Amino acid sequence: MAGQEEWAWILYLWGCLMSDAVVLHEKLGSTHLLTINRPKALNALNAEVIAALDAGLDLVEADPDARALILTGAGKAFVAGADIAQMRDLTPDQAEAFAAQGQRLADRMAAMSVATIAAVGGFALGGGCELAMACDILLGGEAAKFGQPEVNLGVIPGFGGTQRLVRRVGLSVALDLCLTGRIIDADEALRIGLLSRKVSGDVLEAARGVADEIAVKGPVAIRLCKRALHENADSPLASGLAAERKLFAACFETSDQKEGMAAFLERRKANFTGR
Ligand code: DAK
Repeated sequence: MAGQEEWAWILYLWGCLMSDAVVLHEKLGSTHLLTINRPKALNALNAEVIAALDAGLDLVEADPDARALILTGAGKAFVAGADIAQMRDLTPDQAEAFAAQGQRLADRMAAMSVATIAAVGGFALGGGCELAMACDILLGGEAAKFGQPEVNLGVIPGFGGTQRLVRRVGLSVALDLCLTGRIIDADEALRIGLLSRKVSGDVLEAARGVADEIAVKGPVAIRLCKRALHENADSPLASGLAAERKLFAACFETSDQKEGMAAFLERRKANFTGR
């Protein structure tokens, strides 16, 4: 017999199948879930999907209680890339505008103050891989597949793929993946450092588990930790350390720091307020 939580998931998945919306939004406690919902086109990203994802991010940013965002795809794919049918006839100017729209979305994802988790259950190709890489934590299920196959189409990655991939896996592997366009499985993605974790069961359940884990931490610490990492990953060590010092010091202006340390010393759970 399915439990209450399992029923909620069954109903949610049923809703995905029945809904016309290209991006579904749901709030699960303090976690927001955005599901890209074009399963017949393997959730390919067209302008409508990108605009709907943008609107989804607005909802998360407007919610003071939000602690995490999970991004996933309905059906067998996460996202099989930018929509090739829509891209085919773009002029160079339109292509630049489309790339700017996609890069802006990926940048926005990366700059969210809450933790972002990509739950990848199937294909994450091209723009899909780029979107997943814009998340903080990348979870892949057994059937997850990753790649930057744009060269097969006579183009290069345009939503930040060349830049985010090289930062995640290094130049040698990034060049291999971008120049061959080959598709790799979850094991290889884990080995090269593209995946944060490989998940053997339901990837969405695992993502919820990670979101719940993060939700009880100090929200200010999560936000500042993200800034320390994202904003300084490419900095020389000395300036990165200087930035880390400033952000560390900023924690001591917050009640979360006082609460977290008091709770430890009083042997109780911290009750963070995000201030
Ligand atoms: N766009 C549009 N439709 C897609 C699609 C895509 N990316 N991927 C799959 N589909 C559609 C298929 O056309 C098919 O539709 P119907 O024929 O049923 O109507 C349906 O989804 C199911 O796909 P398949 O029948 O092909 O399914 P299979 O399981 O056999 O194969 C596959 C799955 C993922 C291996 C295959 O579909 C595939 O190779 N898809 C394309 C993957 C790909 O090349 N992705 C990268 C797209 S390029 C830029 C901006 C952005 C970008 C680049 C430049 N600038 C403006 C500078 C980004 C580019 C990309 O992401």
